[in-house]
Amino acid sequence: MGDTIAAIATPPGLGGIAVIRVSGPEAETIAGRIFRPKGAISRLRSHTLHAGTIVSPSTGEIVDEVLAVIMRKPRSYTGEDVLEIHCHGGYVVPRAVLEAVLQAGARPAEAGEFTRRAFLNDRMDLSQAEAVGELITAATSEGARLALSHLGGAVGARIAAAEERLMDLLARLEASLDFGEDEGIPAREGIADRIQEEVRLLNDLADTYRTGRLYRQGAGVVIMGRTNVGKSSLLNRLLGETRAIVTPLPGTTRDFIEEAVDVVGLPVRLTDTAGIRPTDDMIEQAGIDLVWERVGKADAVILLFDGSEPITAEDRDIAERLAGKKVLYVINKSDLAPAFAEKDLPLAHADATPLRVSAKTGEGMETLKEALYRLLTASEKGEGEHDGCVLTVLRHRLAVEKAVFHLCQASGAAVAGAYPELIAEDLRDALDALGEISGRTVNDAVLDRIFAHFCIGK
Ligand SMILES: Nc1nc2c(ncn2[C@@H]2O[C@H](COP(=O)(O)OP(=O)(O)OP(=O)(O)O)[C@@H](O)[C@H]2O)c(=O)[nH]1
Ligand SMILES: [Mg+2]
Repeated sequence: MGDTIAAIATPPGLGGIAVIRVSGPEAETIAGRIFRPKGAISRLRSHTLHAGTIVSPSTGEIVDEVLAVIMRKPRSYTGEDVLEIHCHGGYVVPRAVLEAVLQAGARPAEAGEFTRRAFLNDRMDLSQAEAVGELITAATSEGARLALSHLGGAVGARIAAAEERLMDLLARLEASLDFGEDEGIPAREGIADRIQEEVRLLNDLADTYRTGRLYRQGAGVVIMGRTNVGKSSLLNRLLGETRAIVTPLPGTTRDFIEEAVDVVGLPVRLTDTAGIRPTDDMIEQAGIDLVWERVGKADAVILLFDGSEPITAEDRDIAERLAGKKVLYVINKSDLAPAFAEKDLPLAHADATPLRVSAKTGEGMETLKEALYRLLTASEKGEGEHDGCVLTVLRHRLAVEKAVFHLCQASGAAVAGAYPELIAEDLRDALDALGEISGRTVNDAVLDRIFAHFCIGK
């Protein structure tokens, strides 16, 4: 640190404006060398925009007419003096302005270096710095919403609360050390319970990663069922276009057809598959074998039935083989007279509620999407809802799991009546693991890895 860095913070290409960002002790001096506002640079009010021109320090030529803002430390993104120049966009001008800034004394910033400085200057903790990267790369509105809550410190606050409670426990243990074994024993009572409670909370938090991953990376959902129930029709209907071939002949679909659909803000990769039936056709059989392989990897399955025909042995077989999966039971062709009641469906999950839809008329599609969303986001334990704090970064989940590991050791030691020193040691290890999330206990190599994924100018 200590030097002044600069980068174009906006994406390359045509655009109305581009922003050049400069941060470091020389920011204001650099402004003095290249920016010509109405008054003197030193008199410019911090955090306000000023019109002026940028001149090249080498040629003295005007490079662009701009708006510029100086944000004096510490109330800036990086915590340092920051200069931001809003110049015209395009391929030429932003580079020319950056060139002027570099000639005036800055060096090109590395990927994520502004945010790294913000972290090192305590403007944000590491989980918030990572949230900046998440927000930029979010692919769905839900992903962006989560990133924004992380940027606001949702994960940091949850971890800080756990750290505080553990610190308190640690202090008690250490006090018991000072007073000797005898007085220490009452302090140790209930310690295992309190550690176990912490383990439960942290395990719940680690579990939210599954949901978080869905928001970040999307979910894979397979539409399956026997032939002719309307799987391809359903895919087309959910897509809003004719993507898969539909015919009255059973065995129409042979290969997979995968398309992306937005399900209440979740990005879902929806796969239409070959209908399951006994067949002598080699190609069809190969398609059917692949269905099961695909089902194994899917986050959920839409099991489709034809509501206009009686349930068959195939329907039952398929349902039975899906026992371990998340299944949405859907009865298609609701526009025709029903041939069976919901209660007659073979459900591998007793508490599931089948839906009736019509791929032909579009009836029930919104309900289907909402049910699919609930199914995908419900956690394994079935609570379905999380209180807004969802882990989306794998590094955070691993750190939480590491803390849980050390806490389990601590509680085991407490139960076994171990010396308080030993329990305290495990608690400290757990605290160090949690500290990796806020960045309290990470080294430069870890920071390098995290910020390498950022773009230059962030
Ligand atoms: N009345 C009615 N007919 C439907 C509906 N959905 C599909 N069909 C008809 O059912 C037949 C089979 O539809 P597909 O979508 O090809 O069925 P599939 O499950 O993909 O069939 P395979 O690929 O052969 O396994 C076609 O004639 C569709 O027009 C519906 O909701 N109502
Ligand atoms: Mg089909």
